[in-house]
Amino acid sequence: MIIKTSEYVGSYTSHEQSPAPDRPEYAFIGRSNVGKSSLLNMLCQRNALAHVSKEPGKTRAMNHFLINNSWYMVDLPGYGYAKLPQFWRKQWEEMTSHYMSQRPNLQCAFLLVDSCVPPQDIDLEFANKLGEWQTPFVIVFTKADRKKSHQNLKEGFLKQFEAAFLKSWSQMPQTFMTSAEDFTGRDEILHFIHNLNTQYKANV
Ligand SMILES: Nc1nc2c(ncn2[C@@H]2O[C@H](COP(=O)(O)OP(=O)(O)OP(=O)(O)O)[C@@H](O)[C@H]2O)c(=O)[nH]1
Ligand SMILES: [Mg+2]
Repeated sequence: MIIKTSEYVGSYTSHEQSPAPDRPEYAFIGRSNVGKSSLLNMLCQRNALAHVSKEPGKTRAMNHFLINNSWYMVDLPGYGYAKLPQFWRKQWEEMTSHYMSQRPNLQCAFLLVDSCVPPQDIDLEFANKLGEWQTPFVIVFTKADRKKSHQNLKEGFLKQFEAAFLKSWSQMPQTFMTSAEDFTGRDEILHFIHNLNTQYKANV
């Protein structure tokens, strides 16, 4: 799929305020700083469509982007940044669970996981939440360009993640290896979205 146009539509704190659910939508979620905004920019080949920050926890609302005038990408606020106030965490939980379980046009959530760190309980817990909400999801490992010299270590983390994941699930969802730096995984993710968009069109 070729991305011809990508535009920021707006930021929302509840899905009812966000654009009418009349086109397929894909959400990007994961720990703060995992690379959600960077991945979105990489997919759209835009440097600063979504806001990338070295400081975690900057994204506080759901940011909608309209792609090719026909589908939405949503950059969601991340989880797991300990320094955020309690009231925000509560608000985040309500907003995220409501969005993930109720958004009618959400086709798939992309759960981003850092490929450079050992499996984190918080990511596995979030995957379990997606299961409870019955939200279809795939796993996107990020930052594949990092630690090239520690390739074995990284492969070890992926195996450990899979083993930890399979303690709660009977099989792995589809996974993608990505890098926002060198565009690894871009074609695969866009192809995946293209197929879901085609299915969506066939069903409306
Ligand atoms: N080397 C490398 N760095 C990356 C990659 N993706 C993101 N980063 C860096 O990781 C940091 C966080 O990236 P963001 O895209 O802002 O992460 P985020 O998940 O949107 O963060 P929040 O919005 O705070 O939850 C930035 O310094 C990025 O440059 C990648 O694929 N490779
Ligand atoms: Mg972000």
